[in-house]
Amino acid sequence: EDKLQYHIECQAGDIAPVVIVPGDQGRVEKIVAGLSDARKMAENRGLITYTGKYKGHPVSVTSTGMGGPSASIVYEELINIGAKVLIRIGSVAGLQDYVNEGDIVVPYGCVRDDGASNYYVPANFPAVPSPDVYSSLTASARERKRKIVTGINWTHSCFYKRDPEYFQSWSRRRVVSLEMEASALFVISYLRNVKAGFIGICYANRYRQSAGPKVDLSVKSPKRDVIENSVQEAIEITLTAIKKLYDGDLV
Ligand code: R1X
Repeated sequence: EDKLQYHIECQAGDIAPVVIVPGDQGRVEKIVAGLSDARKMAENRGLITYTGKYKGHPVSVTSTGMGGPSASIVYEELINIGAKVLIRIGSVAGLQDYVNEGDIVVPYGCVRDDGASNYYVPANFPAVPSPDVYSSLTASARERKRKIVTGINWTHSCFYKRDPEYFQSWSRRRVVSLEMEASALFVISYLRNVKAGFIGICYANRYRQSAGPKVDLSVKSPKRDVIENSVQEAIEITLTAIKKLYDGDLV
């Protein structure tokens, strides 16, 4: 299937084999700033695609929007037109006391509450990244001496659920973070035989926010600078990881 895709409005030839897939449209240009010869290929319904190069290797960036249902559309359409490696750079909230604003999280598995992957596979099917992408991300973080958090991430679907137990139950099971798109990415990529990985930047600590009886989810962290620095570092780690994948013939 190489025809013009319904939502992303790209076709075969428009994208690189490696595509970075942030949820946030505002993050697209920050990633594109790290590429050379970048060209905007399409924009439709907040799904923005650029293609360029990193150290000579072709790389694209496409925003997915929030949540498994929107993101799954983008993952499928990118794979339809030739994506072989998808890497999500996204925001997460910490679920352990030690996962704080600005921390970088690279999960090796997800709890599957993304709202889309259950239409593909039964509940006992796992959501895991490709070992090649996971190792490239962790190796490039290690090279920069950047400490990362790793473990199981919870991909959920209801941002404004305020029940403290909603968060605490997964904290007790040692889940490190939560967000809304990664498990759909892992399941769809596995089923379609492409590689996937996820690098997250922590913007809040839901473990502490949900420790009392009232959960306020609308508090923005005052540590914007720390978070922004980590976003930049996560982008650099991802681009280095992509070079490693190309150099190792793993794309
Ligand atoms: O994955 C989560 C979602 O896309 C992270 O940030 C958004 C919710 O605020």
